[in-house]
Amino acid sequence: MNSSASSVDATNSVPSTSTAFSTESYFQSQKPPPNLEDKCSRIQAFVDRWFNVSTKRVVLVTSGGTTVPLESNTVRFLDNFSAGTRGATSAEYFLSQGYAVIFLHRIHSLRPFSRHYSHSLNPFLDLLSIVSSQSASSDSNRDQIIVSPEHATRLLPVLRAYNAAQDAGSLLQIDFQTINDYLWLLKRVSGIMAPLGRRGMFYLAAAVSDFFLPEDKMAEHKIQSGHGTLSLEMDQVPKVLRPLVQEWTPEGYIVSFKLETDPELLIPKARAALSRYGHQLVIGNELHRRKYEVVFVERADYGNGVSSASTTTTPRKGAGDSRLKGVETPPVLNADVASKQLGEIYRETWLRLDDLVPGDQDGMDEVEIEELIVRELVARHARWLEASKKTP
Ligand code: 9Z3
Repeated sequence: MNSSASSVDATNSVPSTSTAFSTESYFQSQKPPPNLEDKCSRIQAFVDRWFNVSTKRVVLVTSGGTTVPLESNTVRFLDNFSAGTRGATSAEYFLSQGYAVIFLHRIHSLRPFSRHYSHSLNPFLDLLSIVSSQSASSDSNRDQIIVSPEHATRLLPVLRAYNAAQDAGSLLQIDFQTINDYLWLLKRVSGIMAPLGRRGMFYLAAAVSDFFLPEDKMAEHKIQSGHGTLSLEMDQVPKVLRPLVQEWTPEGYIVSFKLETDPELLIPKARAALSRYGHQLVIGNELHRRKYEVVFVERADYGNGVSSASTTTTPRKGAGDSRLKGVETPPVLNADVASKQLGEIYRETWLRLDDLVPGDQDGMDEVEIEELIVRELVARHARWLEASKKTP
């Protein structure tokens, strides 16, 4: 959901009378981005390579916000808040779990590994020191740059993991900017990944605009001021989750995110999305709590990766994080509720960092909620694969 887009729509435009785009009419009428084929060749080569390694699972991680241009020669566009933290962080954990990762991200948003040294939070120049040569004959060209020892300890595991991903060729990074780039890429990537069958996972964490300006309604040149207020009438972006699930990649394990600012809406909207699109899992998050808690909403039946044993698990606060406890423990289930809506049984599982380490704020710094999310997903994906072996 692009909150900027919807607020512009609500305050500046007359109610929309235009017919909604179907997915089909969208792709018939909106041109593909110019570099789409190059990107798709790189994705195809990456998927072909890992297709041949039969035990390898491949995940598409989408990350960051989509822009909505207001002009073809774009000076202005609508954007949203997403920095790409969820996607970049999750990609690292998927790599550490042995996945090959296609990281489809908003250009200039956070990326796996380099996110630890973002220019605003932790500029890399601050990590470095100059060591001057002691020799009398030395000149400034002999000076060396080193990572200051106090930073090296934190950098080392990041650099090791980054090098490992580079050497293995297990991370492919592809960028997008506009909502149109994103939709075309999502369609094509999911088609390219379809032959992977159940080995493919889709982790749709990008903050996708709900509204856009179609090409035929967009100004060609910079919109001029001097005519008073600006009114925008935007069309609704088609819901591509349905064709993604039903046509583009019917066997993939598909995880979408639902973002709300009203906590009351989170679970009903997540359930409605599951019911409407028929995919495996919706992860609900509230804007301000998203780094500390999320809720997994899924159908409590066999075959979608939910284990029968865990559907009756009672809440166990504080259990679960092996890094904190130093032992392998079962997943964190802070609240676990089976409920009924629209004739289907749903199951909600909350993952919460602050319940995980009560009162231990120092410890919380070290734990990222994405580690817990990814651990849960890897287990569900494994069960999803197993289920296909039992029911041919
Ligand atoms: C999410 O909900 C992500 O978790 C966040 C991550 C965008 C909140 P950050 O990048 O934030 O770490 O700062 N992504 C999905 C948002 C979205 O567009 N969902 C649509 C909706 O809510 C459904 S596909 O309707």
